[in-house]
Amino acid sequence: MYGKEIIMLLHQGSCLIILSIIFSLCSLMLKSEGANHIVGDSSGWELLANFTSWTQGREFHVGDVLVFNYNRDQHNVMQVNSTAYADCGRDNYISLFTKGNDSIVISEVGEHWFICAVDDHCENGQKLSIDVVP
Ligand SMILES: [Cu+2]
Repeated sequence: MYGKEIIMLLHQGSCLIILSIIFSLCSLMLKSEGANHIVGDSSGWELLANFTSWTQGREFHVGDVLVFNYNRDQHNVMQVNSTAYADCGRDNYISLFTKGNDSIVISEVGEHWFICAVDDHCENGQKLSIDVVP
């Protein structure tokens, strides 16, 4: 009598464990998919866009993708450090993107800085700073 009930309980328990494993795998998969952020929305990575206001109300997570759309003959995307972001320095950049449709996967938490290195675009406000949370 007891043995049968214990086997039933064990069976139900293992079903629950399997279900919870499936659920956590699914949520991990959903999490790693990440959101796409179209920088500047429909305006794109342009001179007259306001990227500070574009970042407001947005959350950036590791695994998200920043999409920079721009005319490659007029702009580029340079990932820089905070100093270069502040003074539009172009000498020691982290990465340079020039395709005109650049998808950059965010792989680290913390602040990330991007400028346009063409002419005086950065000085004129074509720069983006984001704070990435886990
Ligand atoms: Cu530019």
